[in-house]
Amino acid sequence: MHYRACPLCEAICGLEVETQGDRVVSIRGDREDPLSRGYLCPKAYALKDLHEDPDRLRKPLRRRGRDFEEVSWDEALAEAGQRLGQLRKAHGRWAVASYLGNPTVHNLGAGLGAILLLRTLRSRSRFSATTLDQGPRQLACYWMYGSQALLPVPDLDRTRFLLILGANPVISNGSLMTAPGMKGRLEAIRARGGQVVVVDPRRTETAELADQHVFIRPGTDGFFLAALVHVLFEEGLVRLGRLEPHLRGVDAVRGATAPFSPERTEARTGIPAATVRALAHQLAEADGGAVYGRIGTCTQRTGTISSWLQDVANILCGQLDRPGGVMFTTPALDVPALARKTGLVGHQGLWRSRVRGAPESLGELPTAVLAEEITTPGDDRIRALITVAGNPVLSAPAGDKLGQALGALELMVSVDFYLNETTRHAHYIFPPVGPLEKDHADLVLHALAVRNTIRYSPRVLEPPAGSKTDWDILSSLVRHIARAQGPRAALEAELATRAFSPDRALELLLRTGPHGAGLGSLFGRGLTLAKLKAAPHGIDLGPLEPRLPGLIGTADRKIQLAPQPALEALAALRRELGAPRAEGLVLVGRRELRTNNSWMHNSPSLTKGPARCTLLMHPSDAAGRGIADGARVRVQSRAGTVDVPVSITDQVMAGVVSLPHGYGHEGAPARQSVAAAVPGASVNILTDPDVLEPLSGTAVLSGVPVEVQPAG
Ligand SMILES: Nc1nc2c(c(=O)[nH]1)N[C@H]1C(S)=C(S)[C@@H](COP(=O)(O)OP(=O)(O)OC[C@H]3O[C@@H](n4cnc5c(=O)[nH]c(N)nc54)[C@H](O)[C@@H]3O)O[C@H]1N2
Ligand SMILES: Nc1nc2c(c(=O)[nH]1)N[C@H]1C(S)=C(S)[C@@H](COP(=O)(O)OP(=O)(O)OC[C@H]3O[C@@H](n4cnc5c(=O)[nH]c(N)nc54)[C@H](O)[C@@H]3O)O[C@H]1N2
Ligand code: SF4
Ligand SMILES: [Mo]
Repeated sequence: MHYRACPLCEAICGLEVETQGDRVVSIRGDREDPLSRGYLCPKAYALKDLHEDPDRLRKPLRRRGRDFEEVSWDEALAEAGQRLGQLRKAHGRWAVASYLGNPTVHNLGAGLGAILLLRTLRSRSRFSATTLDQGPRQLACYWMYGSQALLPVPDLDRTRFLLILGANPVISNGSLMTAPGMKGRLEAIRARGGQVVVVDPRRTETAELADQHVFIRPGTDGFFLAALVHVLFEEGLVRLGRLEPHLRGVDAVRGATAPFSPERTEARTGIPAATVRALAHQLAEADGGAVYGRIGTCTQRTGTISSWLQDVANILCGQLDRPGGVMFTTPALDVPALARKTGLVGHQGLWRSRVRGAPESLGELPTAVLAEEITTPGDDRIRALITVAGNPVLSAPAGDKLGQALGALELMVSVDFYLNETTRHAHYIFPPVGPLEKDHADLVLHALAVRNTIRYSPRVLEPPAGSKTDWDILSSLVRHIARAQGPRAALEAELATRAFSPDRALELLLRTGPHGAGLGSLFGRGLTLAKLKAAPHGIDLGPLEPRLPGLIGTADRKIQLAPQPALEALAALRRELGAPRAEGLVLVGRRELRTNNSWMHNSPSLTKGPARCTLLMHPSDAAGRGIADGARVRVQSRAGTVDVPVSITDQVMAGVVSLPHGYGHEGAPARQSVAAAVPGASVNILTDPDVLEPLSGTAVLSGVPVEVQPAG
C-alpha cells in the first residue's frame, strides 16, 4: 500500500493507492490524513486512467514538417536549450517568453524548475495562469499586507458565518482555501448553528446546501462589496478590535465607499438593499465570520476592487486573524515568509507590454496579450516560447487566435505529457513522468489550508527506465540555455540546479520554517525531511493561529486598508452608479466535478455519461428566442462564435448564460483520442482578450456580452 497526496486540485486529498507491479489496483481516500480524513472525489480514481493512458507521451517529440518524430532525450534537450539560448542572444531577453500553467503549482519539481527557468531567462515576457485566475486577489493582498503570497483563508472549521462570492467549492473542492471534503465542512458550519450564504449568478451546488442564495449580476461584486462596507460604517457596525493600531486608511475607505449606499447599487447588482444590510449585520455580529470570494470575483471587471473590499469588510468587522474569521496559516514550508525574507515581494506597473501598454502585475504580463506580442512586428517581438504544464489555447481568451499566433513562433518548447491543442504547435515536447511516478511535497497549498498540516508524497510506481521528471527536464534546459551565455552563466546554472534540487530545497525550507528543527541540530525537536518522510499520512500541526501583526510586510508595517490605485478604481466605478444598465445576455463560466480545467478529458472514467459542455439558459431568455431545451444554439460575442447544446434551467438568473471552460478538443494533430470523442466547444473562443481587469491585467472571463440564437 502506498500513501500520497492527490495532485489534481487544491484540496490535496490524502490517497491510499494499491499497486501490483506497474499497475494501479485501487485508489481510496487515506483516512489518516490529518486534513482530508479519508475524503476523495471521482477525479482521484482517474489517476489510474492517466497512468495507463496510451495517448500520454513517454518520449520527447521533435517537429518534423507537419508531424512529429520521437527523438532521444539528450539530443532533444541539448538542441532545444541551445536554440533558446541562441535566440535570446540574437534578439534579446524579451524575445524569449514563458507560460507557466496551473499544474506547475501542483508539482514540486516543476515549480522549482520554473523558478530557475525564470531566473535564467530574466525576461519581461512572463505569462502564467495567474492572469487567468487569482491575479486580482494576489495584487490586493500585496497592497494590503505587503506580499502577494500572504493570502488569508477562512478559518472554515470554526467559522459561524461564511459569505461565499463567485465560488462553487462543493464542485471545485475549494481554491485559495485548501479544505478537502468541502461539502461536509460547509454542512458542519450549519450543524454548529452557523450560516452559509452564497452570492452567485447561478444557484450552484454550493448554493443548494447554503442557508441563503443571492443572485448577483455578473461583474458587479465591486458595487456589492462597496455597499456592504458602506453599511458597516453607516450603521455603526465597525469593530476594529485588537488590530486597530496596525491599520492604516480606515477613514479613506469610509470616504471612498460613502457614495455606494445599497439603495444606489441595487440597480447594478440586482441585490435588494435590505439584503445587503442584513448581510452586513450577519458578518459584523458573527462570532467568527468570513467573506470568501474566488474565481467569479477575480476574472471579472471589478476583480481587484472585489478582492480588496472583501478583506476590508473582514477587517472592519474584526474578523481578520481571529479563530472563525479569516486567518493566515503557519505552514511548515513557509514560502510567504521566504518571499518576504528574500525581498521577492512584488511590484505593479514597473513596465508595460510592448504592443498594448498593459501594466505588469507582480512581475507578469497579462496572458491575454501573449498573441499580439508574438504577431506584432518590432524589435522585442516574442520569437520563442516555453510552456510548462499549460494549455493556453483552451485556457486563455481568444485561445483560437493564440493558437494561430503560436504557429508563427520561431521556436516553441513545451513540457507536457500530452500532445494537445497547445503543444501541437511546439517544436519540441518534453513529457515528464506521470504524477504517480515521482516524489512530491506541496509548496503552495499547505500555506492556504484551513488547518496547518504537512505531507510528503513518495512515488507510488517506479518510473520507466530513462524517463525524466519535470525537474530533470527544466534543470537540463536551464543548463543548456545558460551555456549559450558563456562559461560564467553556465557555472552558475550548474550550481543552482544542484542547490535547488527538490529534496534539498525541501530540507532547507522545512528546517528554517516555523515548525523546523533549525539548520544545526541533528537530533533536536522540530521538522526535518527525514521526519516528514517517516510520516506516511502527513503531520498535523494544529488549527490556524493568530499571526498578526508580525507578518505584515508593508513599508510602514501596517495593513493598508486604502491602497491608492484601489481607491482610484473605486472612484471610477462611482461614475457608473446612475448610468442605465446594458441590456442583453452575459456569459459566465462553471466547473463540473469530473473535469480539471483543460485536461483530464482523456480519462474514460471521467468523460462517460451525458455531455457536459452545455449552455445553461433561463426559461424566459429561451422563450423569447424560440429556443427549446436540448437544441443546438449559436453563441456569439465580439470575439467569436461557438455552437453548443442548450439546457434550459432557472438555476441561472435571467439575462445570464453559463458555459464551462476547458473544452474544444481537436482530433489530429492533437493526440487525445478520448477527449476528441467528446470535444465540446471552447468558451474561450467567446472571451475577449481586449477586455482586461485594469489593475492586475487579469482576463475578464465572466460577464462577457453575448447573443444566443437557434443554430442554423
Ligand atoms: N473561460 C474560462 N477560462 C479559464 C477559466 C475559467 O474559469 N473560464 N479558468 C482559468 C483558470 S482558474 C486556470 S488555473 C487556467 C488553467 O489553464 P492552464 O494553465 O492552461 O492549465 P490546464 O488547463 O490545467 O492545463 C494543464 C496542462 O498541463 C499538463 N500537465 C498536467 N500535469 C502536468 C505535470 O505534472 N507536468 C507537466 N509538465 N504538465 C502537466 C496537461 O497535460 C495540460 O496540457 O484556465 C483558466 N481559463
Ligand atoms: N472539478 C473541478 N475542480 C476544479 C477545477 C476544475 O476545472 N474542475 N479547477 C480548479 C481551479 S484551477 C480553480 S481556480 C478553482 C476555482 O474554484 P471556484 O472559484 O469555486 O470555481 P467555479 O466553480 O468556476 O465557481 C465560480 C463561480 O462564480 C460564479 N460567477 C461568475 N461570475 C460571477 C460574478 O460576476 N460574481 C459572482 N459573485 N459570481 C460569479 C459562477 O457562476 C460560478 O458558480 O477550481 C479548481 N477545482
Ligand atoms: S478533491 Fe478530488 S481532485 Fe481534488 S485533491 Fe481531492 S481527490 Fe484529488
Ligand atoms: Mo485556477
